[in-house]
Amino acid sequence: MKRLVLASGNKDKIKELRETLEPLGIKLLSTYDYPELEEVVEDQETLEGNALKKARYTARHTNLPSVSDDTGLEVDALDGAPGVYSARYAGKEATYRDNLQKLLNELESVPEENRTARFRTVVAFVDGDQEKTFEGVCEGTILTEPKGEGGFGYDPVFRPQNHKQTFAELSPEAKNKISHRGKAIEKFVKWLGAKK
Ligand code: ITT
Repeated sequence: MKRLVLASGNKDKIKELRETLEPLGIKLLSTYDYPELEEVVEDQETLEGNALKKARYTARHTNLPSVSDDTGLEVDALDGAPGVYSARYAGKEATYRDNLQKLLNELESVPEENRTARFRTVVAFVDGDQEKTFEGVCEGTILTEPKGEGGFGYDPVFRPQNHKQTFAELSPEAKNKISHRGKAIEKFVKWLGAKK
């Protein structure tokens, strides 16, 4: 069985990708299998830069092919912010709740028709000298107040296009089918399947 390391300690991401890769005969390891790995600082100016930085570091230290992802929320009325800074929009130690509240405050005077936004994910794969990235985008709208208990991050205020519910109101399976991350991973897995 081939092995691949996911450069993340996020248990939801690990579980989701493991279920997708197992049928392809690929064993997915994660940073939990390599406790000596240090946390990679996401200080690049693009999602691609951060995703590649994490996958390169992990590939170099494990000598195995590695994969990582970085995600940002781009709000049109805020000229694309918070974008690559989505995790620390309200400050370095900000919680999901702090970030979401800051977003709602910034958009307070913006009418519904101008609250368009999109989630963008870049998945990066690094194997020795080989590097490849895959992008997934999900268009939607930012609501004026949070709705739903599921998901994480900005999910309670993001309503994907052609849906009545927010990401936080959809089941994880329903979200994965249409989400930015789901689409990027789908492209990656297709490419990986064809490469074998
Ligand atoms: P890693 O350990 O894999 O680096 P992370 O917490 O840094 O995980 P991301 O880089 O994927 O997560 O995402 C950056 C921020 O964007 C994250 O803190 C959330 O606030 C938000 N975010 C990412 N994916 C999201 C999603 O599917 N729904 C809502 N918010 C999301």
